[in-house]
Amino acid sequence: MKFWNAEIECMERKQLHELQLQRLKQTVKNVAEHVPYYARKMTEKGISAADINTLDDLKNLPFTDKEDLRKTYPFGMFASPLEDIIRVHASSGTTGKQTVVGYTRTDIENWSENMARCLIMAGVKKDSRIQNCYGYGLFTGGLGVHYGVERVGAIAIPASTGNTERQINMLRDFKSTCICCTPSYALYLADTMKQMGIKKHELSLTSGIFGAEPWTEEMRQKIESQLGLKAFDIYGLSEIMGPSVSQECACQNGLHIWEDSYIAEVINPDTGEVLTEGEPGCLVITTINKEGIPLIRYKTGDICSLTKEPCDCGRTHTRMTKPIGRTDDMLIIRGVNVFPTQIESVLLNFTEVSPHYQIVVDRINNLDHLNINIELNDHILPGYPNYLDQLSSLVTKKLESVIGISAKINIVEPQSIKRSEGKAVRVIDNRRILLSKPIGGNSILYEKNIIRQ
Ligand code: DLL
Repeated sequence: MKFWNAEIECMERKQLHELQLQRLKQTVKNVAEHVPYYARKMTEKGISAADINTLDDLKNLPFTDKEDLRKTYPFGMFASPLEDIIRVHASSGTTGKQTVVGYTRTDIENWSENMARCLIMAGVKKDSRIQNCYGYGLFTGGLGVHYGVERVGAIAIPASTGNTERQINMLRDFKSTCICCTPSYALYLADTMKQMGIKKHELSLTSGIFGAEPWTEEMRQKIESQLGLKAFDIYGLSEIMGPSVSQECACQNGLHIWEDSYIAEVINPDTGEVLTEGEPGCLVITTINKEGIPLIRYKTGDICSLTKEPCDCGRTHTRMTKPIGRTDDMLIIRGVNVFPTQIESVLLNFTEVSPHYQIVVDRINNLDHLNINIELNDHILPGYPNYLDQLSSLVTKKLESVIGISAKINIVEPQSIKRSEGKAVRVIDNRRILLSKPIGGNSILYEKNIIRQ
């Protein structure tokens, strides 16, 4: 099967725009009538549902961000009565108060439909066996993928996270054909397989659906070669739905956003100005068929660009580039902006080091220091006395030429960097920064120790 829903996935763009406009109008009317918070925001902006006559009018609507969800915690942004909500999910709350989202039965149906499209796009068939190692629980990864697998009618193996050796035994014994997990966990599995003496040809994997964190092309190559499968990037966020907001097709050249459910824009994160196709900026999403918690112009914080260029796979839905990270993941080191994925791209070109790394930023005597811990690959035996010095100097030079700042490279023992079963913690930012935060009209200064998750 090439498509799950060819009619929608390959719909002419003109027809798709008509569908989007009709759904956008309904959504705006719905939130104006049922979410007092939105009604107030729209009044403040001087716009009403009747002012939405074209898709271009979207840009006049107010933005929504995580802070709005926090202010209305837990259920204040729900547009459906609580008796129609059949499930909630929540963010982990590692970067502040957790945010809660609610789903009606129709939302779960639509989510399963979109996830089914993603699975088929990754080559899943009715007789496939999908080992789902995303966490089941408040995190949307586990249940989101699970319902999609059931919709397709393939075999769901709800492995969830943890117990890595058992996961590998299951992969081998159940002959799982597709694995779903974070890309960092995929590499951890590959490492553990090596330690257990299990070769990739003993597994039956043909595809993997990896997401929930940023990952690079270099990382894709490692995963594909170490696990012997084709790796697909899946993107999503709990505020909008969960996994399946977008995913790569077999062309692996951008992630198709399901535009019958979402309208995507990219904005300049500083000015809010809508950017043109191809320009990178902050991804903003409006949900157009969501009932539980419809969101208007939600600032995801993820950096990517969009293209409407036709795709060789035949799907007409807009593609986003692989997100390079979040606006708040961007490190500013000695005035230079750096995304962890830029560092990853450089490190993974060195075959001597493993794809597990950690970035540590300190401020000493008012100067930022960038330290990067990288692991030597366990099959590398430092043959001559200066081997490690030479390697670290090569990596330092390459990094400096790409990111424009110097870093201290620490080559550490194989297997010594903590592995993660979910989203990897790549950055430890120990800088104690004086932040200015206005409270009640006054500006107060407080100290914050930023540890990025
Ligand atoms: O991570 C949903 C998900 C589960 C997506 C499983 C894919 C697979 P949250 O926990 O709400 O939801 O985190 C959402 O994770 O705003 C991005 O910053 C990041 N993220 C998700 N997918 C990708 C990806 C799930 N493919 C946040 N590439 C988002 C880069 C991603 N970042």
